[in-house]
Amino acid sequence: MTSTTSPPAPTTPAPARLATGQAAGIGLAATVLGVGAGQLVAGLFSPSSAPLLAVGDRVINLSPQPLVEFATSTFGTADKAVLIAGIVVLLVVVGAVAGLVSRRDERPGSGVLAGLGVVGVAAVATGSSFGPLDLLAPAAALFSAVWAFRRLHRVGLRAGRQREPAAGLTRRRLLAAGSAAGLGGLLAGAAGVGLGSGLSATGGPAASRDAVTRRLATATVTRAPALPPGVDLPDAGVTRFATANADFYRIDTALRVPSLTAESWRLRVHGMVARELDIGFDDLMRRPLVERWVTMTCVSNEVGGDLVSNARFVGVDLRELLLEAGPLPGADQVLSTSTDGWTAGSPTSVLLEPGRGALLAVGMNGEALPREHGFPVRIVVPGLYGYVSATKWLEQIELTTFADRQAYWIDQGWGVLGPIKTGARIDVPGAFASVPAGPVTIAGSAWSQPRGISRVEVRVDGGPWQEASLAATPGGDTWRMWKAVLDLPAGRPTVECRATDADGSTQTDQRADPIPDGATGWPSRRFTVG
Ligand SMILES: Nc1nc2c(c(=O)[nH]1)N[C@H]1C(S)=C(S)[C@@H](COP(=O)(O)O)O[C@H]1N2
Ligand SMILES: [Mo]
Repeated sequence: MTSTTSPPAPTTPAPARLATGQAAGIGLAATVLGVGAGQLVAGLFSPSSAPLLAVGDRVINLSPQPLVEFATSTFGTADKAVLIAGIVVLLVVVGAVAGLVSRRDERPGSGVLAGLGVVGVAAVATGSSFGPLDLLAPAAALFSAVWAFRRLHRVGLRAGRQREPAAGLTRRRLLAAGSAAGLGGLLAGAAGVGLGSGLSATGGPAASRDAVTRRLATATVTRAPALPPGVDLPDAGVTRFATANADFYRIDTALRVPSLTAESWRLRVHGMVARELDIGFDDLMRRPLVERWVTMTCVSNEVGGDLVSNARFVGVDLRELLLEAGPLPGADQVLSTSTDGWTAGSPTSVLLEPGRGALLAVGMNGEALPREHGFPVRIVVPGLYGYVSATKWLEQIELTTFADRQAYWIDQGWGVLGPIKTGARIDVPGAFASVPAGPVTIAGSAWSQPRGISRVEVRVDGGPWQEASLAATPGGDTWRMWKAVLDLPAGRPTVECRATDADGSTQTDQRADPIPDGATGWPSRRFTVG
């Protein structure tokens, strides 16, 4: 019985398609949900397994040196925030694209999202502190993103097949479900970040650090000699001799600060040694503790830059520890490794110099090491740039050779040895300052660890060099403040300075970039007098 008046019902309806906005929207919503879910599960189980941050870590590790250099010099300490922001922007784009390539069939988009998830899994799995539990977070991210995408896609297609007003209703349902996924992802992400930092702020590391600070307060420490009077210049705007922990420059490749406790810390000294050592924090605290003022310097510091700071470190003499292990002949490199896999290689001969004062530091300015500065234990070597010596979150010391092993920055083109070059900085007048004509104070700092500074000179507009007066200093391992008062007429003078070390070598005027072994050149400052 067929009717001739009504058209035959179509057996295959016209293939439904998502509108462009819908497609991009559901791709984005599913991505946000996935990232948020990953963050939440990481916050609950293992803060270091958040896929977003793990991907950031991989990007840093795999980046060519010029890129890292560019990032640090352009964004300074905000470089990590900029990196994460960049990854988020990329995720937004890929999420939207996942939707756009799936306007009919959900499979291409699911594939793109699964691919993103696999990148997250791979990033977490190749992290240096990886454990099986860490797979939960990236897996949660992968599955929730694909699951949400498929569900939203189905609802979207249904709307395409329906007639009004049913289609309108379904479209509103899609909007609601998509927004819920996106919003849910943001909330889950925020909760995960909160939980993760809560975990590390309350339990483990924070409590452990407080305990170490208390222990150090009562420990027997061979104190550094009292500072001579006058290490600081009273002039406003001049850097203080002692840098507070909060102001101490920070340079590392760690997107998140390793969460360590003193209680579970262990150090292995191994490789080309007569006796392997395996010591815990208590063993370290039972050794003689010494206090030393050391000015640390980063090889990336530009002329006039602020990647140089000075603190009072407390720790164990590294030379003694190495001698106990007994370096074998030929072991010319001490390769130190952090818990996050970063490495530095120092010349064994430098660490074994009797007067060098290399430290396994546990305290900084009267507290345990701040977490960002290497809690619970780091190396500090007067006279060596940080990248060849100052390993934070120390875990291993291996005696080896420079021929056999390359430390983190070395295969990226940085020099192997890394002795600190004599440097100086003008602090006042500030850049673009305007000062009244007459006596003008020019002041700043200079350093040449471990030799020390014997002289600083200044000159105006290429004129004759004039001697600056030097502040007091406890020795050659720290920087030294200086100042000169010059009679300047109105104008726009350029002032330069140059420092001379205790051996009588004066800084070269030849400008060199930080790479490969430290910047050179005289700092200069132009300002207005009038
Ligand atoms: N684990 C680890 N230690 C590290 C680094 C790093 O990236 N990872 N950077 C080094 C560099 S390049 C410098 S200059 C100093 C800086 O130490 P600070 O951040 O305490 O000032 O740490 C060194 N120790
Ligand atoms: Mo550095």
